[in-house]
Amino acid sequence: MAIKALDYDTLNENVKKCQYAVRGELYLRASELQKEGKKIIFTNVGNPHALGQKPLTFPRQVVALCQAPFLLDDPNVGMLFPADAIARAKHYLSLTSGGLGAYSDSRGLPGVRKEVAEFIQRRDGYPSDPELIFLTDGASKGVMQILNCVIRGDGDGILVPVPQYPLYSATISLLGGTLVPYYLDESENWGLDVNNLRQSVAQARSQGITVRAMVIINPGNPTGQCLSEANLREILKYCYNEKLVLLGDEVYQQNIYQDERPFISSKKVLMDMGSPFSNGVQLVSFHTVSKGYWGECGQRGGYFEMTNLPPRVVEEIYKVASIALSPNVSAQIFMGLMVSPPKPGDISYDQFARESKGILESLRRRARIMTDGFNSCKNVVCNFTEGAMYSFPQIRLPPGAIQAAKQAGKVPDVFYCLKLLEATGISTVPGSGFGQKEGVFHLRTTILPAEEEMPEIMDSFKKFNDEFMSQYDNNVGYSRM
Ligand code: DCS
Repeated sequence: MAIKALDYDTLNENVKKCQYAVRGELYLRASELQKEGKKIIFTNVGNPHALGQKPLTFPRQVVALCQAPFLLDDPNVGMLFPADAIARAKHYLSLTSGGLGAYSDSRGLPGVRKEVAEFIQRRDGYPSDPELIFLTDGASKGVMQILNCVIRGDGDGILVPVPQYPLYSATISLLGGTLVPYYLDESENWGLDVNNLRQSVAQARSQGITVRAMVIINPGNPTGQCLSEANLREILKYCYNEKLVLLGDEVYQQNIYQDERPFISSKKVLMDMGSPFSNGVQLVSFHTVSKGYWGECGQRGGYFEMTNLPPRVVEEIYKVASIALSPNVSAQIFMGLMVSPPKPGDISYDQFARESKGILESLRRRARIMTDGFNSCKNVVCNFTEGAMYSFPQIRLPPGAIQAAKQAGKVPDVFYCLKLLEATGISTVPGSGFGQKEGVFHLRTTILPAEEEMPEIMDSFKKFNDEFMSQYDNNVGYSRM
């Protein structure tokens, strides 16, 4: 047969190398089982609305009016929409040049970027410049844009936490860079030890890699930890000394389930540190409308803010963003609404506050139910989900299970997750998809199933795990901690 221009053999090798476990083997098998009629609980993706979370009313009202501006001319509009939603819709439409059907500037609407800058300023207590904020189609696109600017070839290394969210590993592969892992310490609640970083960098450098950037995910995915201020300072100092751009993935900043370590942004810590750090460390921070109590994943709205990047670099990033013309305009409006929600005294404030508080409080309870549920299972240990949307229990597998996985040609945690899926319909992601220490096994589940379904899900997990452990346990010990 004639070789086609685009055969598997001639496909870009970086595309073939790239792995993205969140929609990998487990997800594909779950989709198959669903087609066969099995009830599947999709806990593989942090996609709150897919698991029943209702959209917040106010932003949907505003965007509905922006999408259908003729409703604004209808004499009955005031019977269906509150006056503040009508006013906000008019405000956002006035920021566009032709409504939601028109491209915006490739960096996003200037008026929305200004609202983002005001939000950052209120949050951190330091000025933020709208010219250094770009709106994106979800945080993912922003991360890709920035990594694309950093990575020049396989000699460039990016420090990435392990475990990590595979957007990073996949994008680095796709762009032909080198991932330099640094390990988070599970026994220290997934804390980040700077000595560990030093070792990773030294090792990469000894192999001729130029380490150029460092990624932090705060709060962590899949690990759920919130970084302390002291830890962030150490990281920023390290980036300063080693001349690394810090990529601060802060998409879960609203998802905090404890009071000891509230979210604190890398930008604030950096500014608090003063000169030479505050004007020396290069930082790009990312945010999204997909997470928090918004969970508007399908809208694809995000932004990044650049700190200490030279104007010529910002210009080049703008040029490259222009190739895609414009981020989604309706998503930009969601972002504008997220950073400037109804205020006390506004007509829609009470409802907005009730809805958002309800979601966050329920997530906080669900984080607790899941952690406690996992910790009550044989051979399962799980750090508390301090933030984000996931639980990442370690499963201590008996050698019998590791042997059986080998015979089945599967990685042991993939084997366990497949068995779990077949037995219970719970669709998770094996820890190997995020990276983990050699010989240690995990799974990731979201904490997003409906609260009332949680006890049943945890019971069904426990029953499966008990059966699995007794089937494979040959009483000769377990995989290590
Ligand atoms: N950064 C982190 C740490 C994420 O977890 C995600 C999404 C993103 C960025 C990208 O989000 P958006 O592009 O939607 O803004 N998390 C995925 C996950 O682990 N499950 O669901 C999606």
